Amino acid sequence: MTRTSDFSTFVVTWLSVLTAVVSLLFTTPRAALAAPDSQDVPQNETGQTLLVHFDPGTTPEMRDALIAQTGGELVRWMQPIHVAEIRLPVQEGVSVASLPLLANESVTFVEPDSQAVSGAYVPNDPDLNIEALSYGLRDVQALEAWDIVTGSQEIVIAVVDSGINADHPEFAGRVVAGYDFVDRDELPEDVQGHGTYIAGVIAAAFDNGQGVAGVCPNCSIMPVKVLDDINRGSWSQLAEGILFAVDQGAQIINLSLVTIRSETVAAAIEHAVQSGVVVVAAAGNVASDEDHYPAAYEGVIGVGATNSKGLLWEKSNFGKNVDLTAPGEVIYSTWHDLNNAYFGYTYASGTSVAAAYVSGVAGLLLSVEPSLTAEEVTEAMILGADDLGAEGRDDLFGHGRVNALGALMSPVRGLSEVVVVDEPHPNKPVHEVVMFLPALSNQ
Ligand SMILES: [Ca+2]
Ligand SMILES: [Ca+2]
Ligand SMILES: [Ca+2]
Repeated sequence: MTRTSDFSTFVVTWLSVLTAVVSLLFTTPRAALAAPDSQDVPQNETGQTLLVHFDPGTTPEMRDALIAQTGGELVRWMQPIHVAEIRLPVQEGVSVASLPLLANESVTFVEPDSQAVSGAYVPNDPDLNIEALSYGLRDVQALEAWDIVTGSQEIVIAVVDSGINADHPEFAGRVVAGYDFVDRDELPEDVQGHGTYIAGVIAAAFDNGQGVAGVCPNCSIMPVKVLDDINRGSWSQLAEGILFAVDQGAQIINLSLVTIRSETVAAAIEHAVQSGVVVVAAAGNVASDEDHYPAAYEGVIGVGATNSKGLLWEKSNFGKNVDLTAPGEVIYSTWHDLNNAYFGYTYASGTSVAAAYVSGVAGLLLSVEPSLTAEEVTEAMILGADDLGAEGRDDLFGHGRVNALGALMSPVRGLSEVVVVDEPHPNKPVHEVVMFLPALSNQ
């Protein structure tokens, strides 16, 4: 085991302890986190871990002797709380109640080291710990949101863009079949880079030991290539790309692109909206409040960009077509060229980036409650947004800066009741976790 993973284990262990307390602050009086279904000792391939509290008067020798009787070994000793983490060898059918340790008077409690309580999850992606490289994720409270949901691969977000480098390790196993409407083939490779970058903002992997993470790190990406090698596309390509995404079952379509009004594109957008797809579009990067499309089409969520100070990014479009804002200035994400200066990552700014944040939050919402309509997804993001600028909706920030945690906790059908995390990340709870989220009052 490396020092890094030792340290990670230590951090996670301690956070579990700390957040067992902290999480109570986020639950309603009627329920805290549900207890594990049984007190069976969780098994994994390396054995079973127990947390044993010893009376403060016990000596290390006494503890060692007791631990030796179990056939296990001491992993670490948490002196301030007198708790030993011990590891037992793999064996079937062990329950806490059956452990002889409990009978010893110097042992106050024994419990399996269940990960049923989780909180403030700390992924191991190194750049997530660097504030300048992850301020956007912090601004939208993605890290807190990941304690509730990290996304479902069933939720497919179409990135209608310049393609993707599907071999980028940040997308491993989560790129579904797309199409290349520029070259008319089934390989939407990314020569320009924009699409891979946007896909990373939406769904780069987390806890994979490298780079950053996307807002919905377990959502699937459908690369639909409509922009060529210099980031240019035609209306027909765009319209076909949108129709393809709808036909192939994408629940969300991200349009980090801008054009003038086209009836063909308008019809394709209307088809997507009528089909119940969440359509998100960049507001545009020319500091204008005039209509830019597709953001200005009815039913499309138009997104402006904020910076790390919570101000409107200087080139962000604004005005009535901005429904939400999201981080968009100097955001670090994946790059198609794995051999560039940052080995597959880069910085960029724009409302393209901001739109991707919103698509990622929409992905988290649908992962929790797939039956949400596009209107409900929009409503949740609006109600959960952080109001910036003038109070209430305004023409600079729209309804505010999207907030992943706020959206998940908004009083929208299926969200304010019970959130069941049924496909936990490997480092997330091993038992089904039921979280009761407080229902916020409508105001
Ligand atoms: Ca191709
Ligand atoms: Ca990563
Ligand atoms: Ca406002």
